Formats: sequence, structure tokens, C-alpha cells
Amino acid sequence: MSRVGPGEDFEPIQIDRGTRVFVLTGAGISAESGVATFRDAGGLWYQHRVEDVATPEGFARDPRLVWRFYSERRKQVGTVRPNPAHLALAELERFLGDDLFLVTQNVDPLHELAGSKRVLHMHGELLTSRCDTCPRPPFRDERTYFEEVPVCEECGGNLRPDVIWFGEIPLGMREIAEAIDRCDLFLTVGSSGSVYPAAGFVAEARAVRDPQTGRPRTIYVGLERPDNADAFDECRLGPAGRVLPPLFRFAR
Ligand code: BV8
Ligand code: ZN
Repeated sequence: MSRVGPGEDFEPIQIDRGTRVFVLTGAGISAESGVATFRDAGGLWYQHRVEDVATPEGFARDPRLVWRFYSERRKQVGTVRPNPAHLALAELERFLGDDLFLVTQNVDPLHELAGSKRVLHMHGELLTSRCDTCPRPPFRDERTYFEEVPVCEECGGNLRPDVIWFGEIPLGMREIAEAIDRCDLFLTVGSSGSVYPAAGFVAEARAVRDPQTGRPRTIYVGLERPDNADAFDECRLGPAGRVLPPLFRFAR
């Protein structure tokens, strides 16, 4: 059963050189930067049905609506800045180097803007497009499309946002499974635990727990108990921008 309470009620986590840390972030880590989450009141999905804007079927049905949805988000992401939670994870990477595995469900670039060098965007990236028809590689694309659907200059097919929609297979699943298998600490920040397979990663971490060492320890940081709260040893509640900066104690 999880221990649940305000973040300040918990001790900082000791991080030694060589500690292997797995961090999964969700929309909640970007909330204090002003990026709308999906499920909170007034969130992204309240204006649109998932089926219409975040599925291949929705794109086939109305690509202009989908491009308006993603273009609004592209516009917004150009105006936001990383918050102390993103900065805390960039500092963790500077201390741990390759022993930190950071995977995000977010398609915004805020981890990179905060200084994180190695970020796995398992659901793709907002500022990247790809062709829906030919196999040309995805390419950086900050343009917004409100009127017309952009077409591929190589084959004439529709371009689409290079994100992973419902029903599509997330990126990096093998690397993620390997990182879960070897981590000492599993941390999720700002995710409601309602979208799979990401919401199931903590259960995978529990399944590989070493009974002697109790590793990996599993911790959640977020505003409220997530749907998968019972799989965490601790749920440290509060805004990520306040709970994350004092969370780690680095053994220098
Ligand atoms: C797949 C990219 C097969 C696009 C996204 C029935 C049961 C179980 C699963 C399924 C099912 N039916 C279908 C499925 C599978 C489906 C799924 O999970 N559906 C759900 C709705 C039930 N999943 C899929 O289709 C996935 N693909 O399964 O393929 C497969 C899988 C593996 C191997 C082989 C085959 C693909 C899912 C990806 C969809 N794409 N995004 C885009 O961004 O537009 S999902 C999108 O929603 C995000 O990427 C993210 O993953 C998710 C939102 O979740 P959160 O990040 O958690 O955000 P949310 O708003 O929900 O929560 C925010 C949290 O932050 C809250 O808890 C809040 O309290 C907290 N918070 C708020 N403010 C703060 C804060 N925390 C801290 N500080 C704050 N200040
Ligand atoms: Zn093409």
C-alpha cells in the first residue's frame, strides 16, 4: 500500500554516483509552465474528443481539425518556459549522466529547454511532422496549419504531426523495458496513470523488485493520487515545481 502525503512530509531521496534512476513524466510536469494538461478541468481533451484529434481514424476523417488542434499547441509551446521541476531533472542528469533514464509522455520540448540532453519522447514530438503516406523520415516542423492540410513535397500525401496517437505503438518500448529492469529508483512525475502502456511501467518495476534490496523503490510526485497509485511505495503530493527541487540529496 502506498504512503500518501504532502511532498514536504517525506525525506529527500539519497542519490549516489551510480544510482540508476528511471523517470517518467506526464503532462503535470509542464502544468506550471502554462501547458494545458489533458484531464484537468479545462484540459486539452475538454475542447475535443480524443477520437477526433488523437487517433489515426480521426485524422483520416478530418485532417484539418487535427492540424488545427496541433497547431494551437505548437503556437502555445513557442511561448512557454521550463519550470523548476524540469530544471531539477536536468540537474539530476548532470549528476548521474547515463545512469538517468528520462522518458516523457509529453510532446513539448520543455525538458530539452531546461537542459536535459537525453529525453525519450515515447509519444513523439509536437514540433516534428512526418508524411502519412511515404516512408520519408520525420522532420522538424514548427509551422502551424490552420487553413490547409500540408502535403508532402515528395509524394503528395498528407503530412501529419509526428506524435503517437491512440491505437499506435509508443516509441522506445524496448529501451524503456531494459531501463525499468535495471533501475534502483523509479519515479513518475505528473501523470494521471490513465494511459497505457506508460501507466503500466510502475507495475513492471514492482515485478522486477529484488526482495533483498527492495530495489527499485517506486515514487510518484503529483498534485493528486494517480489512477495507478497503489503500485507506488510513496505518493508525494504537491506541484512538481515545488516538490521536485528538494527531492534529491546528492552524495557528493
Ligand atoms: C497502445 C500524444 C498498443 C499525442 C498521447 C483499455 C484499457 C487499457 C488500455 C487501453 C484500453 N483501450 C485502449 C487502450 C490503449 C490506449 C489507452 O491507454 N487508452 C486509455 C484512454 C484507456 N493506449 C494506446 O492506444 C497507446 N498505444 O496501447 O498501442 C501497444 C502498446 C505497447 C506495445 C505494443 C502495442 C498509445 C497512447 C498514446 C496516446 N497519445 N499523446 C498528444 O499529446 O496529442 S496520450 C496523452 O495523454 C499524453 O501523451 C499522455 O500520455 C496522456 C495524458 O496523460 P498524462 O500525461 O498523465 O496527463 P493527464 O492530464 O492525464 O494527467 C496530468 C496529471 O498531472 C494529473 O494527475 C494531475 O493531477 C497532475 N498535475 C496537474 N498539475 C500538476 C500535476 N502534477 C504535478 N504538478 C502540477 N503542477
Ligand atoms: Zn510523402
